[in-house]
Amino acid sequence: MKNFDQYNFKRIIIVAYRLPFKLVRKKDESHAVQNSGGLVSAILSLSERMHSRGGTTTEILWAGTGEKELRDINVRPGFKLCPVEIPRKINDKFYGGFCNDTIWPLFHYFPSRTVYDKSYFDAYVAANELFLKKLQGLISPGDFVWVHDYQLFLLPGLIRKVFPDINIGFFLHIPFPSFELFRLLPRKWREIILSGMTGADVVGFHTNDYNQNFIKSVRRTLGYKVEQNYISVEDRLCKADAFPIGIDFNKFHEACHSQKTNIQKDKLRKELSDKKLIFSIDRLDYSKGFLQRLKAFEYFLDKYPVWHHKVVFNMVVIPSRDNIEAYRELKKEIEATVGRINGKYSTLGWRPLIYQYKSIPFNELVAIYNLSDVGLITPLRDGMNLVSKEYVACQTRHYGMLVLSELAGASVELNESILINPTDTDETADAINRALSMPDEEKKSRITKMQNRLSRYNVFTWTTDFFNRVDEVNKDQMNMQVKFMDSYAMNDLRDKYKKADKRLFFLDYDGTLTPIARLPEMAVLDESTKDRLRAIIADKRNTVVVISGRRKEFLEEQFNDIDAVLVAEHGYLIKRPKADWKNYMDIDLSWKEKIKPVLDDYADRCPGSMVEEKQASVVWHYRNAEEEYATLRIHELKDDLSEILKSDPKLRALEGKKVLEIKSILYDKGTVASAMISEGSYDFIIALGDDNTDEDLFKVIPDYGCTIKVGPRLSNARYSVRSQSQINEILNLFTRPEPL
Ligand code: GDG
Repeated sequence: MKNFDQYNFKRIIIVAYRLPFKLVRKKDESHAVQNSGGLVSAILSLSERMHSRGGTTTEILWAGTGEKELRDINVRPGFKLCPVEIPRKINDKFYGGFCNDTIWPLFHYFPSRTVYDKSYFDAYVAANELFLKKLQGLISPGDFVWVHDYQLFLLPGLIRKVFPDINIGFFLHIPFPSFELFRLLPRKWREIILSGMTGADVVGFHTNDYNQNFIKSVRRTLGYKVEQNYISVEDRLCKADAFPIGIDFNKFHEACHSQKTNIQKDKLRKELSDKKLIFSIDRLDYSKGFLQRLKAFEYFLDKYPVWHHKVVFNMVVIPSRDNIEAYRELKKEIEATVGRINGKYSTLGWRPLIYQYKSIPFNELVAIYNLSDVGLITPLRDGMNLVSKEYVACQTRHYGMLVLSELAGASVELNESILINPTDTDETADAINRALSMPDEEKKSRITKMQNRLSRYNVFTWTTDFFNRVDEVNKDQMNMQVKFMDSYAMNDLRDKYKKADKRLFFLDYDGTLTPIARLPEMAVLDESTKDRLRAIIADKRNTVVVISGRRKEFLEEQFNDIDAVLVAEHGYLIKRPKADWKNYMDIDLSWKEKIKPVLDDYADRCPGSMVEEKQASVVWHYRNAEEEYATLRIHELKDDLSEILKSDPKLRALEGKKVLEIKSILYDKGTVASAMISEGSYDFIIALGDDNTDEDLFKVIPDYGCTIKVGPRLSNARYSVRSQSQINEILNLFTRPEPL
């Protein structure tokens, strides 16, 4: 793994909704004060380390909304702020509207709170375009642009259009919901959002579940092919992956015994006397599960009276959006519930709940983390939740225990905590009791395991991991880059052909030897192509294999007067000149009975599409169906089939041009071609093809061979030609081998 200072990025440009500093004016002077939040500390720490160690990346720029004057304030060496201005009218509908009332509730699984308003979406597009406008004046070749969070879904795609070669990353800090929720958004919005996100080279999420949800949404909405988290976006690759954000572990761990923290701890100890402390801190938001948490605490007091007078729950709520009615209501409800519980259980000497509605300074926060016996972190949904990680990092000498919601992203890594479902009052109450009663040895052992993980995968590893992935995608992208056949490559190919004694040709049929036709039976070989093939075959040193997904009867009819080897049904059937058809292998085909009714069902629902049953496969053709309707259906069908295919690992859904074919994985164009290659000592091999099924073929051609794909798509082929008609120019090289 590379260190962050070994990258080839000239500068790192962070783009997030907010700048990491705000301007505080005192009398005539103004100065910048750092905002709190995970990303802010991650990037500032990165900048500190970059500056102290030196390295190839010289500068970090951060673009986001904030006061204009911040541009001129030098907050740190090598760190620059670039304020983006969004007029109030747009911002209200963009941030207050689409971000907070559409995306936030929907992505946190609150569909009933989600507002669908076209003017919000229009403002969202406008705001993303304003960010682009700002960046156009900033980005230069060699920069790495890292876009953050749900406010800027469209930005990677917008940047990609203007700067096709720039490295772009995107990271989502909140959950990505299941497709069933995501599809509640109007289809146009979904398409625009996902096209924006896939404009990045790497798209990151906190957990693998969010990542899989995203991939499914991309498949179903945009229909892009995805293999091993690689999304093929026209002529580019986009990698989606999980990068659980970490914390600056040492900063929190070491702060537990700083002088400032010790002062706070002494104060707290006095206030607590011998009582145990339960603690929570969250921003005021309905996703945090305050009311469920309070209900569980009340039930805990009911169920476990032995804890009366011995425990105090300090619930800190950070002020947020309380100018909005729904948030004001939530705050009122929290306060009423706190009052009711305190009213029910308090005595002269004991109040079970201490509620605070305010932010607290860092050292006070660390002191409370450090001294509390239970960290009670129970959101109904949370992308990650850094507080739970910070709580674990701050357990030293005196060990507390974390009770954590399984619906927070952090639960994936913190599985030695006590995991609960926040809607389960009984389970949460029992968990509080269990955490309070847990023997020290057990707490220590659980905490140590979590601390080891958090200190290893910290916020620096997180950024490094992300940058490494961008590097990897760059390399893969280079390998798959589209290289068009030029006159140099043509001459080289002909030279190799002339020098060779034993030559093997693999030629795909539809889309390669003939153009794609509206009806399959209309795709017949023209006479000039037939003549070219005959001329090549006439040379005894040449073997021509026509390798196709077609049925054997069709190929036999087309090639009845040409002595080519014919391979039908992607390799299942083979016919050598003047011999009979043979099965490449015997396979059990009983699965066809299971798959065919599914495809029939889709053919019934999608007018113009049809099902073809071949000897060893079943195919859904949708070339003649209405384009938009068929595109929707094909994503759905692939999804339905993926469930069936999971139960039969020997089956595969192969996507061709406007066809989806279900066949066995035991053979494909590649396995058959590689068997043929090993039959003779060929010194010239060429493979020509045009669609996905030919990728299997391209992969098995040895390095000394040549592979050419029709169409400018990412491919395993070494070269591409722009259209099918150019295939004739290639074949001419072998029929008239004089210099170009
Ligand atoms: C998004 C996602 C994801 C909070 N109050 C005080 C204070 N804080 C600090 C905490 C912690 C951070 O703010 C809050 O952590 P979150 O995890 O909730 O982060 P957000 O940025 O709000 O939320 C979330 C996160 O992004 C990172 O990807 O985990 O799921 O919603 O660091 O310590 N710090 C101090 N006083 C406070 O009163 N000193």
